[in-house]
Amino acid sequence: MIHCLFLLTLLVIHHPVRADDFPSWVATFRPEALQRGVSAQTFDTAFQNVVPNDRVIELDQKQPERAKAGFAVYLSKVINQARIDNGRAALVQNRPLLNTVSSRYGVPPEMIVSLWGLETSYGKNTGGFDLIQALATLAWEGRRSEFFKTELVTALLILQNGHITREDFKGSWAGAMGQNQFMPSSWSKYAVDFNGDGHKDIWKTQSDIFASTANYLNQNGWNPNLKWGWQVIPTANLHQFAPDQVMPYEQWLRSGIKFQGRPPAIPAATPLKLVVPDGGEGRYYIVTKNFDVIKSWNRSNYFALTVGLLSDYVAQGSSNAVMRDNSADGNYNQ
Ligand SMILES: [Ca+2]
Repeated sequence: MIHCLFLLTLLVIHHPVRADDFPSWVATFRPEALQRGVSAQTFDTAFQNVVPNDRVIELDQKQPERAKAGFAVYLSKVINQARIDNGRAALVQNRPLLNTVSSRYGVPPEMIVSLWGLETSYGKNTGGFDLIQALATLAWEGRRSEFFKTELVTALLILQNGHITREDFKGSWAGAMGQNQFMPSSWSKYAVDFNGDGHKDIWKTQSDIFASTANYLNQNGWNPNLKWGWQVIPTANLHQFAPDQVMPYEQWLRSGIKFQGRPPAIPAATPLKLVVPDGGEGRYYIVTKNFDVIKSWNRSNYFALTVGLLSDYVAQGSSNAVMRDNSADGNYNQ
């Protein structure tokens, strides 16, 4: 009996919300959504047959563990030879469109392709979760409820304005949508109807997908005259600098910094930051302000470095730093 009570307590602790609370939560949420511009018809159609998704809750409660293994291991898992080869093929196949988008937004084609490759394996893996169900589950579950309620309202408005059909409205368990995995709020701010058909379609329209990614980076301050950064050789004098140290390029050169290749041809006064992903063990990078633009997409240093490196591999046709026997096949955020 005591044992049973103990188990019961555990169950209560681990499942603070029960599935039968969901309909009453939807009833409470409905007037809030309507007040924020969602029509009754949109709401009721969108919520037909929607029940909480246990898998979404399970994934939300899982703690990320990727930081433990170190950057080199992380990188080898996220970028494999297939991802590089597919990126190069994507760059070639979409060259005219990428050039048009690139000249319009001042973001290089390989950067657009790199984000595409890391987010969804070049559009192949966009996430099969019903978006309304995923967002409603997260908003109902309670942890970060306000955040997901706002995303859910925006998602309902996307539906209401006909950018996507209810049936095709799918994404990741966490509500990231389409081939560049925008949250609904990012879609609102940055999605572009590049082909002019009236829909900002980041699910299936290639020009909208590329332009939306480029617009995101452009709006967050991408400098078209700079790369994202460079790997540098960990010489002894580099150890005197703290991670995230910022100095003008000329000062880094005076400090004896050694680039892996030829030193970049950029203005001497360009501010550059030292990034040390594993706190002094392993690799060192010198990055420009564009690195922080990539971090506006995702705050992780690991992510931003990986985006930069994949863009280099895709553009240069050189992938010596990557092992050929990796078996990475997942997206960055899965
Ligand atoms: Ca369009």
